[in-house]
Amino acid sequence: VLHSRRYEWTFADTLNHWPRRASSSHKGSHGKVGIIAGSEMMPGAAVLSAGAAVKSGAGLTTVNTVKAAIPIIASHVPEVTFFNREEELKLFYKEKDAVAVGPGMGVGSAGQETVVDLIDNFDGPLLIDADGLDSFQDILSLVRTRKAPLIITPHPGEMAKLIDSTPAKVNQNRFEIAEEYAYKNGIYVVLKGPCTIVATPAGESFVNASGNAGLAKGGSGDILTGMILSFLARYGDIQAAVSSAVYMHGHTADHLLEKGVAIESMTASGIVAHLETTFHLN
Ligand code: NPW
Ligand code: AMP
Ligand code: MG
Repeated sequence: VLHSRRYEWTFADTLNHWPRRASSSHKGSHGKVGIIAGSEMMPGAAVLSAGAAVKSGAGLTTVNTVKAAIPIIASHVPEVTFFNREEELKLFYKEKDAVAVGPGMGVGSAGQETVVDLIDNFDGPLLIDADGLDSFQDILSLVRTRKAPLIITPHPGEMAKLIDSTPAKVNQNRFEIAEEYAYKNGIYVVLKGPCTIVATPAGESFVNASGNAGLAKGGSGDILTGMILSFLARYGDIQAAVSSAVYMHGHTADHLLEKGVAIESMTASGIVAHLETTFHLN
């Protein structure tokens, strides 16, 4: 039986692990990240996740997407470079410090093959979110032979599909479900929702108390993915990277609320823009 150790990950913890940007650094010092996101009908998810990665400090961000989405994404996030989704995937992930897959990617066999290739062959931290988690239960056995860290970021609906349950049941038992899935499979599980839980393969879990219902809106998860990705490339400690990104995601929403942004009017792109204020930590 798993006897998990549970902690809260606080502002002080985030501050203690905050990366310093050395004055002598260059873009290569801050991580090269890759995001497989967006599709013809969901270019916004790529705009949001890539924008969040850029604004969270990543040195170089490349977006792997469909050709039709490239001009749209480029017009919103001019800092990123692109990779045509039709090209050979290996050319995309080689030399990346961290890769995320899923936001607005679309579901189907091509996406599934992409996820399988990354699990098997990408040797850095890999984050799987949203459409990348579609049918993840079918390929779960591949995870066992993977050596590099794997992080998944399901919302309760996605978690329910992974364990053949319902969102309501997941929410009744959040700690146990996240902890057991993480421990059994040797991965990091970020079970989202109010009080997001980060469960580690070692049987620890870290709960987050920042954030508010302004985040209960499309796009919030997509920006979290970009933030975690950026931190994964910049921190040595996976759990600290993930928990700090989760904390800052909610903290930035809280800060906007305090500043007078109405909870109904809060947007994911507004949170990305506001990272420039809340990231003033050193
Ligand atoms: P219900 O029925 O709504 O109550 P999906 P998705 C449930 C992209 N996006 N607690 C939910 O329940 C994403 O990146 C693109 C409990 C339903 O059953 C993905 O690629 C955007 N239940 C894609 O859209 C902006 C919860 O889960 C199911 C829950 C689909 O992602 C939006 C829904 O899950 C979006 O991010 C909770 N907290 N949360 C863009 N601008 O391009 C969810 N559920 O079908 O995976 O839908 O999360 O919207
Ligand atoms: P997704 O469903 O993938 O868009 O992710 C939603 C994001 O917003 C996750 O990071 C959730 O933890 C966060 N979120 C959603 N609703 C709330 C809420 N009521 N309070 C705090 N955080 C929330
Ligand atoms: Mg999502």
